[in-house]
Amino acid sequence: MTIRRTLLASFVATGLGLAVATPAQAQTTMRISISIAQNSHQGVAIDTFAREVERRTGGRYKIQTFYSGSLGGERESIEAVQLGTQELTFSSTGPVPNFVPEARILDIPFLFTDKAHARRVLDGAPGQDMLNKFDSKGFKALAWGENGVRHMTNSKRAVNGPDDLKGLKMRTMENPVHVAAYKGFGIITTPMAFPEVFTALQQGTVDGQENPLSVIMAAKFDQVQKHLTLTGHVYSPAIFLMNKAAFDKLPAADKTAFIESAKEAVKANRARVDEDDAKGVSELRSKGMQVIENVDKTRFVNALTQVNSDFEKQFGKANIDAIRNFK
Ligand code: EAX
Repeated sequence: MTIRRTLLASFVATGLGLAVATPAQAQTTMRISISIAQNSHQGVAIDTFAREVERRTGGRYKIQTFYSGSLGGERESIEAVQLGTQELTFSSTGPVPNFVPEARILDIPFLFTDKAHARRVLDGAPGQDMLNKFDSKGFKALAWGENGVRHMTNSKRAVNGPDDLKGLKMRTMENPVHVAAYKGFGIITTPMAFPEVFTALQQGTVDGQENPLSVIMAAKFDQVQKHLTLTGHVYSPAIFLMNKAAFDKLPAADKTAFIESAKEAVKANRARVDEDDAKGVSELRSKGMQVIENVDKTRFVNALTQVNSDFEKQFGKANIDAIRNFK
């Protein structure tokens, strides 16, 4: 009797197991978000990722894409991924230091010579080591992507040198490294989530903001900002983040598919940043912005001498130099 019951129970369990296993052919739906518009370097990133995951897994995973902060700003999205209420997000490193403090070092102004240098570091050992630091915080960091090289805009005055930044009230990302550096320029810093920035600029709550050309165009900041200076003061990485438990649950082959899809997406993402950088100035000029293209970079760098020596103490000069000199 007991044996029969056990058999029956295991038969039923197996039957149920099969019933569950068969529709496992069906789709698992996951969500990924960005805080800016679909027509952007970030939109290209998550659209490519979604397409690649579906293709590489024979459609067993459906990645739903959300744009323009419709699931929240970047900090909220990263939080949701950490909690597992959302599986994936693609974000700038703006709010990342609040979750993974080690990543702060990548947000230091004038750290990278150019995009090529930044890409080498992120694709090389320093970047790959940094991806692993996300594990213990509840994330699987699939790959570094790119937000771009950031430039200053405002509605008050042409910025020719660092002195012109003094006293400007500017929205910054919710990033402690940026805030410290911009204070070094004499900027009055107002950290704010990205979805609120357009209105804040429009209503004059802040005078300006700083972002890559890709973001300035995607967000149509030309409608609310008159002056743009190509300060190139900081490189802004982006990152594909996935909830760690959701990633760990994937069969090995699917894990590879997700990582390879992210890498493919980064190629498209970077190519779009290059396109945007190539056409950005003329496009923004044609929309009425006054653009200062050539500034004396060393003056901006020198304005941050004190801030930089603070960063060297905080992060270790050797660690910063390792990135600066990475070939
Ligand atoms: O990720 O918050 C920012 O300024 C970011 O650069 C923007 O949301 C794109």
